[in-house]
Amino acid sequence: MIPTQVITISRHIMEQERKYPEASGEFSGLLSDITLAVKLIARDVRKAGLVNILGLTGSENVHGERVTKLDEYANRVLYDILGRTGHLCVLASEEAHSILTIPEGYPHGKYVFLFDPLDGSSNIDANATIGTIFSVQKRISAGGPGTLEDCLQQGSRQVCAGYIVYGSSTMFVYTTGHGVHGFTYDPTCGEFLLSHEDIKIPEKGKYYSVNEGNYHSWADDTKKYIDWLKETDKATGRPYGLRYIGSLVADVHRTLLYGGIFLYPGSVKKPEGKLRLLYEASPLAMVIEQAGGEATDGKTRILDIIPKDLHQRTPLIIGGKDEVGTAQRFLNT
Ligand code: FDP
Repeated sequence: MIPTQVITISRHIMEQERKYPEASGEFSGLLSDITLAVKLIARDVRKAGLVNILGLTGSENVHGERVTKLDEYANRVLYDILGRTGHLCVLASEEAHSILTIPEGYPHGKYVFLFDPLDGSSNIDANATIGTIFSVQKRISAGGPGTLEDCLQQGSRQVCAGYIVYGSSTMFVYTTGHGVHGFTYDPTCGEFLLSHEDIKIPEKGKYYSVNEGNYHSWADDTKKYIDWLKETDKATGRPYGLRYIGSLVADVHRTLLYGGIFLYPGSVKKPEGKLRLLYEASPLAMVIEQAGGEATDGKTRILDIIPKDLHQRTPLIIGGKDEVGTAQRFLNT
C-alpha cells in the first residue's frame, strides 16, 4: 500500500505550480532533469570506493585546485543531461573557465543553470559528506544561445536554488521562493520523498562553524567576534560549540536544521575570502533566507551583490537571523 502522504519531488513541484498560477509548468520539467542527474551522481558517490573512481585526475580546475575524478564525473553528468533537455540556454560550472553552451543541435530554453557539481571535494577520500549546489535564473537575453550576462545576475533574481547532500542519506533541498523543502532519497523506490516540509532555521543556535585555523590571518573585528562566541555567558547561550566539516554544503545544511552560524570570512591579505558567489554563496543564501535566516558578506546582503565575474569570490556569513545580526554588529564596528 502506498501511503497518501508520500510526496515525490515531481509531485511537490506540480502541487506548488498549481498554487502559483504565474508558474509556466516548464519548471517541473527542469527539476525532474536535475533530479535524474543527481540520482546518477549519488549512485556513483555511493560506490566510489568500489569502482576505483576515487583519487585525482592530475589536472587543476580554474581555481588551481586539484580536480578529483568524481568532480569531473558530476560535472559531466549535469552538463550532459541538463544541456540537452531544451529548458536551458546556457550553463556555468565552478569547474569550468567560461560559460557552457548548449551542445550543437539541441534547443535553447529560457533558464540559466549555475552549479558546483561536487562541493567539499577535499572530503571525498575520507568518506565525509559532500554535495552539489545549484542556482537557476531566467535568461535576460532575447533568444538563441545564452550569454555571460545571463549568468551574471544578482542572487535576488534566482527563480530556484538548492543543494543535494550525499551524507548518511542523500537529501535534496530546494526553494523556488515559496519556502524550503527537503526530500530524502529512498533507494528502494528510486525516488526523493518529502521528509522536511517548509524548513525554518532557528533564529538562535548553539553552534558556530568556521575554519579557525585561519584565525591569525583574519582582521581584528572577525577575531573579536569569534572570541566573543567562545566566552562564557549563560544569558546569551555562550560559549557556542564548534562544528566544522570543511564541506560548505554539509556545514550549511547542519546550520539550516540546527541553527547557528557558518562563516568563511575574508582575511587581511585576501578580503574576498574563498567561496564563490555564483555557485556557492548565492544559492545557499536564497535557501537560508527562504528558511527565515540571513546571509551577508559582512556589509552587503549576498543576494544584492551584482556579480562581475563568473568565478567571483565573496566572504560568507550565513545562518539564523539573530546570529547573523550579531556577527554583523562586530564586523561593522
Ligand atoms: P573544498 O575546497 O573541499 O572543495 O569551496 C570549496 C570548499 O571545499 C567548501 O566546500 C568548504 O567550505 C571550504 O572550501 C573549505 O575550505 P578550507 O579548507 O579553507 O576550510
